This record gives sequence, structure tokens and C-alpha cells, in this order.
Amino acid sequence: TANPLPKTPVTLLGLGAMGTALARTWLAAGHPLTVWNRTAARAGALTADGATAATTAAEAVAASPLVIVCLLDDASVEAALDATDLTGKDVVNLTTTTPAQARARAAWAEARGARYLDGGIMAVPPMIGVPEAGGYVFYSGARDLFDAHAATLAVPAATRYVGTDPGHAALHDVALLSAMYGMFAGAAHAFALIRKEDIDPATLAPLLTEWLTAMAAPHLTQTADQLNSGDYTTNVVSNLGMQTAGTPTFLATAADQGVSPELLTPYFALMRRRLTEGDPSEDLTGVVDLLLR
Ligand code: FVH
Repeated sequence: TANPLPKTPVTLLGLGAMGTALARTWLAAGHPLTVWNRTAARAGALTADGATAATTAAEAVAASPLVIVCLLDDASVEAALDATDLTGKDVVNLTTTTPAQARARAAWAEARGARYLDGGIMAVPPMIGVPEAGGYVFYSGARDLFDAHAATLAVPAATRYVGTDPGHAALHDVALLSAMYGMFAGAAHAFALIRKEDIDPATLAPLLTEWLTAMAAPHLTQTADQLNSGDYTTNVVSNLGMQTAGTPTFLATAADQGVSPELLTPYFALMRRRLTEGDPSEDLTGVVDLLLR
């Protein structure tokens, strides 16, 4: 049998919960792995499994052509990479940052002679190395870097390349997580509504899951179509006029149940504003435009 191709050596800066999970997958896949962490003791278990621990970030960067960074924030990335020689290196930054920080970091790395790819991890550590868990990583920035290391980058989690703008991985990451928090806010309100009743939260949870799943795809697809066409009118019954007319029922129910409406009222206020300024036969898409003001 032919010898398998040698695996790309990888350097990983950052052995927090996420960095350690990433490291384990590259080690298991047979990649030579050099690790560095500010608190050196966190490398112990990985070196026992075959990783090489560098004593400085500069030494770690020098060890491999591909340098993965997974630190707390952008400031820690600057602190870790500042005294390193990035000439000729492929830097992949999986640290969560803002899109603006990612763009600035790309320019910063490129000015130091590196190719730069930014990543936004859509997974928690237990999902890393577990493809069936559904986690993945958004990547944006240098396409040639992404293509050159596609197989290595796919070891911890599936990959989704979203364009050459290095800020777009972070932007997709924050957009999805923002939508998630909106959903969590609605769910918190729903659980609060039933909390003082003889209703088991465990029976509400699957109902919420089923309902949100059924609502999500049609709503999101319709919103995207309307934003693209500029025509926000809807021929379905639940238009802006009808939905706004229904909001007092939600507020009265919250009051009756002793629940603060504070998670719902900002959205309802935007619906009312759009209704005042717009057309009752619209969908809810006009709220997007109000947020842009
Ligand atoms: N954990 C998660 O669920 C999320 C999932 C989505 C992606 N995030 C982002 O991943 C980055 C790393 O997260 P983490 O979970 O590994 O975070 P921690 O366990 O808190 O480890 C932080 C590491 O950063 C090092 N560090 C902090 N400050 C500095 C600094 N000034 N200079 C150098 N390194 C620094 C820290 O080192 P130490 O405290 O062990 O010495 C850890 O290695 C993050 O952007 C998440 O938002 C994770």
C-alpha cells in the first residue's frame, strides 16, 4: 500500500476550552502539532499525547507554516503575535472578534508578510471533532490560503467559506448568534408565562422547538425575498396590521401572568412604528429598515 501523504504541521496558539478541543482533533488526525499557551501548564495533557509545547509564541510560530490562533479576544491575539515573525506564514485566526477587528487584523498580518484567514466558530467545544453534532466554522479572507489548507481546516469541524472580505466570517458569526439570542429571549418570555401555572416546562420545551422550527424557514426565506425585491407586501393573512392589532393580547397576558413584557416591547414598538409610517398589508420586513436608521 502507498504511504499516506504527510500531514501539514500545525501550530496552535491558545489552549483554552476551545483551543484544547481543536488541538485534540489535529493530534488524532496525525498532524504534527506545536502548541503555545500563556499559562504553560495547560499544555501538559496535550504534550503527553504527542504535541510539542513551545516556550514562547515566537518559537511556536516558527515551528509550522500554518498558524492557528484561538485566544480570548483581539487584544490577546495582538499580545501573543506581536513579537513573532509572520513572514511567509499562513495565519488562521479563530478568535471571536468584531468584523472591523478582523479586517484590521488581516491588514496587520499581511503587512508582516503573512496570508490571513479569519474564522468564526459555530460550535461549542464538545461539538469539535464530532461531525454529527453539526458544528462548523465560517471562514473569510485569503481564498488561496483556505484552498491550500482546506483538508487540515476541516479536521475539527466542517468549513464554510463566505468570501474574501476578512470581516465576513465574524459578521456571519455575530448575525447568527444575534438571531439566536432573539430566539432565546422569546423562549425566556414563554417559559415565564407558564411558570406560575401547573404546566411542566418539560412539556413546553418540545412544543416551542416544534413551533419555532415550523416558523423559521418560511419567515426567513420570505424576509430575504422581500429585502431583495423591495416589495414587502404579503398576501398571507398575518400582515403587519393584523399582527400589530394582536400585540395588546400578548401584553395583557403577560400582565395577567405577572410577567414583565420587557423582552417583547422593543419589537412591538418597531412594529407599531412601521405600521404608522408604512402599509398595513406589509409583512414584518420593514422592521429591518427601521433598525438601519
Ligand atoms: N468556548 C465556547 O463555547 C466558544 C464557542 C465559539 C467560539 N468561542 C471563541 O473561541 C475563543 C477561545 O475561546 P475559549 O473557549 O478557548 O476561551 P477560554 O477557555 O477562556 O481561553 C482563553 C484563551 O485565551 C488566552 N488568553 C487570554 N488573554 C490572553 C492574553 N492577554 N495573552 C495571551 N493569551 C491570552 C488564555 O490563556 P491562559 O488564560 O490559559 O493563560 C486561553 O488560552 C474566544 O474568542 C471565544 O469567544 C468559544
